[in-house]
Amino acid sequence: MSFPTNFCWGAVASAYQIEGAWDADGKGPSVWDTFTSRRGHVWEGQTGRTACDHYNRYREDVALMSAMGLQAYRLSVSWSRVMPEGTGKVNAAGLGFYDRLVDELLAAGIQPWVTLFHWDFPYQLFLRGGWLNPDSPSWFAKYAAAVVDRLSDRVTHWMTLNEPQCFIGLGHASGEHAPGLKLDLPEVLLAGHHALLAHGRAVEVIRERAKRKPIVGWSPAGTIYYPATESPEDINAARLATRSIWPDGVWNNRWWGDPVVFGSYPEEGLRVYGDAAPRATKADMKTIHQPIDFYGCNIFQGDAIKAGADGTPVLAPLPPGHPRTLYLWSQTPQALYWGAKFLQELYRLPIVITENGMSNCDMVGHDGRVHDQVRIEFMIAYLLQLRRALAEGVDVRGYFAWSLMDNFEWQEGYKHRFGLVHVDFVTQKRTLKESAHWYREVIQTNGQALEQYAAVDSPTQPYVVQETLRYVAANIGQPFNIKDIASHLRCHPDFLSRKFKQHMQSDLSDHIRRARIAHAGELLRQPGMTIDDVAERSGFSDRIHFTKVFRRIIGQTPGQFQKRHRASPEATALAATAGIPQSRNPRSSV
Ligand code: IFM
Repeated sequence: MSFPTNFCWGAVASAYQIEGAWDADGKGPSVWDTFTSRRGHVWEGQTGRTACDHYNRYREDVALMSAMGLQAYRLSVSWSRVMPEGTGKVNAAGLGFYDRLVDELLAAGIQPWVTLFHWDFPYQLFLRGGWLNPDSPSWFAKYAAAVVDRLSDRVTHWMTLNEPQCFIGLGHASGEHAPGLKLDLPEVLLAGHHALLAHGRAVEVIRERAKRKPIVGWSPAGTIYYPATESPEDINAARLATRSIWPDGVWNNRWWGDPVVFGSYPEEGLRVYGDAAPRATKADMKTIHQPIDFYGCNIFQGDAIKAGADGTPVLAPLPPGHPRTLYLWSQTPQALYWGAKFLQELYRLPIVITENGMSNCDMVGHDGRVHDQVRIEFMIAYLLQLRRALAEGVDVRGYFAWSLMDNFEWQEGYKHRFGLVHVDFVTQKRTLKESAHWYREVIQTNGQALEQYAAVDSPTQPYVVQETLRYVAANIGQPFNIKDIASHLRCHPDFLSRKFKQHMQSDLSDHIRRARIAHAGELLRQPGMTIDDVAERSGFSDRIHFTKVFRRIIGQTPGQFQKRHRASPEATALAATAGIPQSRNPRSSV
């Protein structure tokens, strides 16, 4: 298997971008509520007041996650929903929403991953100086305590801050994001220092108060650089760029990552920022430097780098017509491989891809379906790069697609659609996009479904191997063996087996068995399927053989697996209304 058995497949969204209900049940305003109410900040004056109305429709949304087969959902908690004034009184109704959401997720077998801060800073605290106020880390710690006390009997996965580079850089330096400040560098870095302290304080709070052993991380978003060619010189230059601090802003990895992981600001950063750097005490750095269990990476794109004459990094322009997203972000799947690799090399922590995805102008077609093939191609390419990182020993624990559903894309409003689920913002109708159906198969096969593209992605793969992968995927329900494939390819079975092993580093018969078992797993989830049916439709000669192989690979009998994973009737009905293709229905799939 190319992905480890405990690899976590999920999707992610954030409170302000989907919840709506901006003032419901005692919620206080956040800086995003006030920022969007002023003209000129957001495309077409749009706001997140209603967004996806997830606050009221979370049950339907969890059922969609279930129909998609998500194993985990990364959500964020709105600070001012829990504490309307940011500190002091806790709003029981606001906290109650997350309580219900977590219960609903767990009932659907979906693991909640909770982010404490995804940019919606309480407005009342902004009036008291926001992140510039030295009390801000304590405010955050108290808020974190309220959330942890309420949810940690069920939630085990926690993230503190999402993308400090963004909410400090765009919110406090360029002013494009709330709270819309254009501060000078010393204040920008001071606000950032307080945010880092808030991270440390929150990790302490989680570790001290959590009722179940917590797994804690964070989700920064520094720029990723990848080598333009795989020459040792270009690789070194890209590594250097990924570790560098540039004077023109805070979009780097190390100013943020080093204090968290090593307990000090990087020397290069102190040199580059000079007098603008905050005066950090030893005690500050100790607070920021808390042990974390994983390093979250939000990676969407990267910049290609070539080695200059003296080995220094030089940006390599992309060729004209290079694929881009609606944001005009370049589609650079290598960023996922090199990003995970370089950041693990640097910080030596397990990696979780906490956000990756693309925006487009997806729409519901005349057939009622959303044909977002571009997103599927994007995900294939990026996930194959992640698979490459895993194959080379990079410890990647999970992947979260940004985003679960189309949502409010900050200063861009609803122009960008990032979701696996299409949302009609007038009627609030949800439609699973083709990418959601496709992702479901990737999840169900634990990434095995990607194998059929691996050969195409790798030009060095000989034709016999490519065609074998295609043959296996296309005929998985039939009882074929290696001899059949060899005769289809007009070659000797031993030659085929040798070539396959040489290029795929795995045994062909093992590959076929695992592909059959992955397919069987998908069928077992469908209501009305007997184990005999599944054995037959997965190409096994009999039930006993099927059960034996299934148990060996999955660690459970098909019956046990079916009990645990069979889709609920609600999820199945919803999948049908949301457009799960007919062929997904096992009764019509053969
Ligand atoms: O929508 C954002 C998200 O809030 C943070 N990461 C990047 C996404 C796409 O811009």
